[in-house]
Amino acid sequence: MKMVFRWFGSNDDSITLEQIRQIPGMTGVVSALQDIPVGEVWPLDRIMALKKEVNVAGLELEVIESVNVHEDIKLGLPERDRYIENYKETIKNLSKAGVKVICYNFMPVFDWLRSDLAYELEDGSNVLYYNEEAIKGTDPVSLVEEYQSGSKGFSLPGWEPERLAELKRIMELYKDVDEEKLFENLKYFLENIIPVCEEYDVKMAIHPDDPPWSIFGLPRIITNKENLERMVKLVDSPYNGLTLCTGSLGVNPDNDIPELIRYFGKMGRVHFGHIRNIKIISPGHFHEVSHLSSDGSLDVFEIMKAYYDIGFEGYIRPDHGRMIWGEEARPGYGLYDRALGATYLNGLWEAINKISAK
Ligand SMILES: [Mn+2]
Repeated sequence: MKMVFRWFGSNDDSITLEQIRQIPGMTGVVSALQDIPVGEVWPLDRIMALKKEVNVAGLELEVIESVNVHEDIKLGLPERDRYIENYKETIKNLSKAGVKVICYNFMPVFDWLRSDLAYELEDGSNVLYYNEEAIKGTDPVSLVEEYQSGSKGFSLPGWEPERLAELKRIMELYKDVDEEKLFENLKYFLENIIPVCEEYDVKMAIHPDDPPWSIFGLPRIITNKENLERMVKLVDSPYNGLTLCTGSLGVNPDNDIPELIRYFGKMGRVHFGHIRNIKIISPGHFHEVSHLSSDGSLDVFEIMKAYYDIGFEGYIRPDHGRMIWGEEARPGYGLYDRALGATYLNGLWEAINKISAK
């Protein structure tokens, strides 16, 4: 297991590489070229510059999150072939810089979604919060406007301004795309890119939909065991794998996270683990919490134990944290609570390792 930390780059993150380097056990960052428009090729020189910056700080850059997939690919529009060719070039360039895993998602229009970006908990910290009723009472455009005013000046992943401008038009186009069609379009994408991944030794790791159910009538397919299985079989290659995000899948109590880690991990299809805890209040109603098992609905010990038992050698990062100690940062991505999360995960791992050796 290699512990890594998400970092949005020196121009778009309140956290420095030096700070990340000081978190015990941290081996690298997970980053991206946030400013490259979706669908365009990531230039090699820009990737190399990012790699150098990260390496100079004493950290590795072996995981990219995300190389976003152009909406035309998800919609299956004729222009998709051009964007797929660009995606292949980006894979090749990332490979040249030593990148091993690309995290991506196949969620129509929206990336992760919440109804409140700063819901206050009893201890005075604040967290991302989701209430299905609040989402139902709004529309996509007003939600996005609210997000932009609540993101403290940082751009939210998956909510790039150039995508938002087209929001209404794209929502319209999805009227013809159901779950079957979306699976078909994902298969087309993977059939084209996986041979390149095999040749260049870069593993694709799809991120589950967050939350794992349909929103605003849009189809969502990376949601449960059955669909994850269908996903990995679309192209039967170890390069077609998963980012197993405990918080995304875990808000549906039918998803048994340790079981999913063991099942897909033994298959060799889990390349990247996102670990965070969430508290389910009622169906369709949850908020995020610290990583500690007793604070939320997930058993983080059992999650680490599952990773340990399968002999996991991939990458793990603490996922969203609370905003604590007065920190002002991108919602979900403050330094302090994610650093505490990483330390907790490392502590669990050490304990499991030492007890298992006895
Ligand atoms: Mn995640």
